[in-house]
Amino acid sequence: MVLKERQEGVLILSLNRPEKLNAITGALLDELYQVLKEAQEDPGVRALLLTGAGRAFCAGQDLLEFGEGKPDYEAHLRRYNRVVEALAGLEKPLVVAVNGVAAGAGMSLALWGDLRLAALEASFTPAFVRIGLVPDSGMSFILPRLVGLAKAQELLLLSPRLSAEEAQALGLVHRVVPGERLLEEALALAKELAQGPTRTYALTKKLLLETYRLSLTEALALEAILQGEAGRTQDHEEGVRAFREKRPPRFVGR
Ligand code: T3D
Repeated sequence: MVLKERQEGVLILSLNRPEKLNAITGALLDELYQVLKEAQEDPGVRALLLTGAGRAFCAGQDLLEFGEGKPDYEAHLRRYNRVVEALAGLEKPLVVAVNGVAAGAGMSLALWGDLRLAALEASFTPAFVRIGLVPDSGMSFILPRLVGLAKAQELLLLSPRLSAEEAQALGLVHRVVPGERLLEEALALAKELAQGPTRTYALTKKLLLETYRLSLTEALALEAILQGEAGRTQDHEEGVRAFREKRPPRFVGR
């Protein structure tokens, strides 16, 4: 259900249930969690790329998974939540290539990418409210942070289907590219990130997530602590040496 491929320090992951628009099942979530955990621990993986197989990125929760009965969503969401925590806490850059529709939790997965590319023909829809559900998989957390509260209210209450260009105008997507060039561009970006100062990326990601809930004084203190850590990396030493020697740095990710 999750295809894996390695290229030059990049782990490429493809959600792979194309006949179901890559709708998410519990088994898919568990597999994705394992893959993310392994990627986190593998020093050879210095960037990740997430996309979908077939015409969709991901249609969200598989609405047929629970049959006719009343699902225990509270329990089921524990399987989602550890995936979301793994994505949010991933200490490596995550590029997301949204190749087609991203709905519900599929849209959430896309938004957890650090850099988000979309094909021209991609679309985004929160979808939750259309089936009488509240936003989950971190959508209520990440969406207002990306687009502001007013726009998040509109998107979550009305659930429109946004084109890739509309999503870009809102800041949900960084770049929109023709579908046939999407993977190539996303991979080039992921490879560039895989050559970068991995530890510094992790610390930067942490700052961007944490400072939202901190006062200015606390945010400044956290910056100082994490800068202390960045300052002790080999990559910082190499960055300054390369600057002095007027050459591009060769980062090793430590
Ligand atoms: O704890 C919990 O589990 C709760 C968590 C909830 C998280 C969520 O993600 S809630 C939101 C769930 N997702 C949705 O409500 C989206 C439902 N799908 C759609 O609205 C549309 O299919 C799309 C907008 C995604 C795409 O539309 P379109 O016109 O491009 O495709 P389609 O014809 O509607 O779908 C194609 C096939 O995929 C179709 O199957 P068929 O008829 O060819 O056999 C359709 O039923 C199937 N499909 C699409 N989405 C899902 C799905 N099958 C299962 N689950 C889906 N989510």
